[in-house]
Amino acid sequence: MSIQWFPGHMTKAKRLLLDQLRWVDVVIELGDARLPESSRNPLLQEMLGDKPKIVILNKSDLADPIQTELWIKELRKVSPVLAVSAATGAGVGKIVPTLERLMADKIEKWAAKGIRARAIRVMVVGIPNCGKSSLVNNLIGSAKAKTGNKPGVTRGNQWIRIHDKVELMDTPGLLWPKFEDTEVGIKLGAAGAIRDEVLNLEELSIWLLAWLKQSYPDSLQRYTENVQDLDLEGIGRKRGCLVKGGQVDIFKAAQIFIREFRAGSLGRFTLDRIEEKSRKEEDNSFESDITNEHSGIERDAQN
Ligand SMILES: Nc1nc2c(ncn2[C@@H]2O[C@H](COP(=O)(O)OP(=O)(O)OP(=O)(O)O)[C@@H](O)[C@H]2O)c(=O)[nH]1
Ligand SMILES: [Mg+2]
Repeated sequence: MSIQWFPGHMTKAKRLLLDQLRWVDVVIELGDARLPESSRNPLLQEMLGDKPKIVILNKSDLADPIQTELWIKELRKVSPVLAVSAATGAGVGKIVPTLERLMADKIEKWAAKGIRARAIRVMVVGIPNCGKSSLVNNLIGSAKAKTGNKPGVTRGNQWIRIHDKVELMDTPGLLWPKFEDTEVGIKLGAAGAIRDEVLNLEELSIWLLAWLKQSYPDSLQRYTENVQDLDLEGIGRKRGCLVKGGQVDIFKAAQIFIREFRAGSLGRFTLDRIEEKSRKEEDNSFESDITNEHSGIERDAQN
């Protein structure tokens, strides 16, 4: 799977993001609810240090609601979490109250120091296509007026008051995805976080069909109208993606299938399964057991 982020791009994005982060009190880490893990980059946490954040899982209208609930419970162990849909507006109303709760202590401290209470400054950060602009627009939608440029903020950015105690940076922060392994790359491609030009849509479709068969067999059966083992060729034939000689245009079939998957026409799916997270963690602890044992052996050998 090709990666479209080159080291130069990453360095530039990181520098810009660090500059933006200097001016905010709290960060909204925006992820894709279909990929609560793969759509987030742990580097952000490193860059944030102690700065508070809330995790927002966007596009929850496209994700499996049961998985979303389970992920919220899991992620809540670390920071406040909300599931929203910037497209429908669902859950967006909870964002400001959550920010206020998270920042209550800081506001109290400001007041105790006699600092005139200023608004909490917030920005949205996330990987490409996770819905940053949609969420910012949604939050600004009801805002009365821009508060104008303020010194120190990256040129071109503005603070917009979205509530009497909260100001939002109008330009979201862009972070690149963490390409942990091939599977993460495929999942990001399926969700639309990687440009189609660098994706192999046929390979992606084949992976997705197999994944659906395993994870959501009922939805796949409905989509393929109960035709057993329907493949890209079958989908193409059904959709009339034919070239001269009656052959199926596989590329076209893959394009249609991926587009429908992303739009939610097949159903609501979560590509990062919470069960797999637990399993991975178990694997990791097993690995670290082995490592400990090894170091024990080495220590013994040295003694
Ligand atoms: N179904 C659904 N689609 C959404 C939602 N939020 C955003 N989208 C769609 O996702 C696509 C990307 O949204 P943007 O807001 O442009 O995402 P972005 O993070 O600003 O993308 P970049 O600026 O390219 O990094 C658009 O087609 C949106 O309409 C959502 O909650 N649900
Ligand atoms: Mg955008």
